[in-house]
Amino acid sequence: MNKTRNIVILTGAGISAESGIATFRGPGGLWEGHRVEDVCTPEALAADATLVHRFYDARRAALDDVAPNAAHVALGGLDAAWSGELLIVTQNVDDLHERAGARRMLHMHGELRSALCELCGIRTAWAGPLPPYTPCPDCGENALRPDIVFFGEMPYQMDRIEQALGRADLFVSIGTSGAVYPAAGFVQLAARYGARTLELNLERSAGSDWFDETRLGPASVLVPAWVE
Ligand code: BV8
Repeated sequence: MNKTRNIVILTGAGISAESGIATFRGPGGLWEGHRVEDVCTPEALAADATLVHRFYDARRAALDDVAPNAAHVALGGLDAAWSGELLIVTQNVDDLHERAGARRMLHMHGELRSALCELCGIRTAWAGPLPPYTPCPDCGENALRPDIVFFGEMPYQMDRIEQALGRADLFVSIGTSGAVYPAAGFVQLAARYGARTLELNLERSAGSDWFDETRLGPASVLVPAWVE
């Protein structure tokens, strides 16, 4: 990474797979027979709030049983050591990047350990179950929902992401299938701004053709090797 100064790293479910968190589109990517696309929508929440809240309660509870793997730890170390600009943009809603020491990061699709008030928009740190119609600690309305960006909803901090991509001279994508936009389009944006693009993934993704280089293998092996 000799001339590299500014790095943007996009991570997806594949970086957490070796920590024991199921990916979406791999084997076991279902939850109680539901595809994420079916429970991760405003319509699903309106139709069956109990199902959707239960889906996220189960995934929030599972965080207590998993730990960051070598890939998360390597990125946490890079964040601490890198003197240039660095932004880790994760599509994941788990807290494994934080627990591995990452600081310069954001969750573009929300976080399990957070609740969102549908009415006042306040985001509140949340542990434990979140039943439907829980009162918002700020406005008092019974309108708390999982703080998750559903399909059809605008991801968080898109301006900050686009500015970082505009300044990046290296874009690295780790453990994502390139199935979901706008995240899947970041490689093209980065390339258009002149960044070099690198993909670290278990298998070729929908976006592999857009990368200057694709390395195939498990994140716990590829990421530490790349960071060194
Ligand atoms: C938006 C929530 C616009 C959290 C997620 C029609 C109607 C409405 C919208 C659309 C539409 N058509 C297209 C769209 C856009 C839509 C979209 O892209 N749909 C897809 C299905 C076609 N996108 C949206 O709706 C987004 N919003 O467009 O808003 C807008 C504009 C203005 C105003 C308002 C709105 C919002 C998308 C966010 C949805 N929320 N998650 C949660 O429940 O977790 S998406 C969900 O899937 C994840 O968050 C993640 O982002 C996404 C992709 O999953 P991956 O992370 O890539 O995981 P996956 O299992 O797919 O792949 C894992 C990869 O890892 C594989 O490649 C595998 O090989 C690899 N791997 C496995 N093991 C390892 C490994 N790699 C390394 N090591 C290993 N060990």
